[in-house]
Amino acid sequence: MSTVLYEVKGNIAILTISREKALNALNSEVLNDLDAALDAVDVNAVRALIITGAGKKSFVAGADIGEMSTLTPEEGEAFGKKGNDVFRKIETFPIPVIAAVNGFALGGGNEICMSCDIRICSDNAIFGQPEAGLGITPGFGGTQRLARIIAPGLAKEIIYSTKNIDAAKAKEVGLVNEVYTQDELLPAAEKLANKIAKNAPIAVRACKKAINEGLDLPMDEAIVLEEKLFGSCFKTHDQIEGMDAFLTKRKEKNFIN
Ligand code: CO8
Repeated sequence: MSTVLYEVKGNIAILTISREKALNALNSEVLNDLDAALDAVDVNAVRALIITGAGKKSFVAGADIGEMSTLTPEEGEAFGKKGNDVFRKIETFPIPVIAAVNGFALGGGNEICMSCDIRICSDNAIFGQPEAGLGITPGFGGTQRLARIIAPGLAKEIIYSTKNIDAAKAKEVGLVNEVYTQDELLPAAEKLANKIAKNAPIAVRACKKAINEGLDLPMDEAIVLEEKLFGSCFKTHDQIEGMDAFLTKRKEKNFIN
């Protein structure tokens, strides 16, 4: 049975990492299942994806420490690559991905949520990178993404000292956009996903590409990227439909992928 559950609700979908006895820790099986689940998402029908963890205690409590404990340097590098490949797939996924962080997001848990476009969390969420206390560095992108998302000095403090931060602090520093009660979290994630899904899929995908790829470019090249993506929207069904709806004062819009 897969350790990742997949549910489609209209034109949004939810991936739930489900290894609750180990607080949804990421072993090779979970990473393989996650990879396969992402491949199975029909991005022509689904317009926004939510990733969450099973239960109310933990989103993902990190990579599986038992599995990692006996790795050789070569195996460690290969395990890091396995996680990085899956997380990069999430980051570059054609449609927006929302992390609904329902508890511990430690190590690989914080790293997977940082690969998502948008992070929201429950009020019991705890974020951190405990790796230095285990004798390793973060290995699924933590040293790179945390210092890009929050202030580099704070990222360094969290990584070097292994101090965790709570939901309120995560919101204060911009690691998450909003904090909800545990019961409100998933409905809020679905509401946000549905709001995204109502907009033109072609435009939303182009916005994701423009923001993500543009962040890695000098501004002169980044705005050229935007010009190209902006231009590519014209004469699409969605552009014609969206502008016609405005000009004819029509509320309902029939966007397609
Ligand atoms: N790996 C394996 N098992 C875990 C993990 C984990 N990361 N986290 C929790 N579990 C298991 C526990 O062993 C326990 O199992 P059992 O019931 O069989 O003893 C079960 O989940 C419940 O956990 P606890 O009893 O510890 O629950 P508590 O509520 O007391 O504590 C904590 C919850 C604070 C989350 C605690 O479990 C904890 O500290 N977990 C480890 C957190 C951690 O250090 N995560 C980072 C791991 S390193 C990492 O993610 C590196 C990523 C990059 C890897 C690159 C590889 C090259």
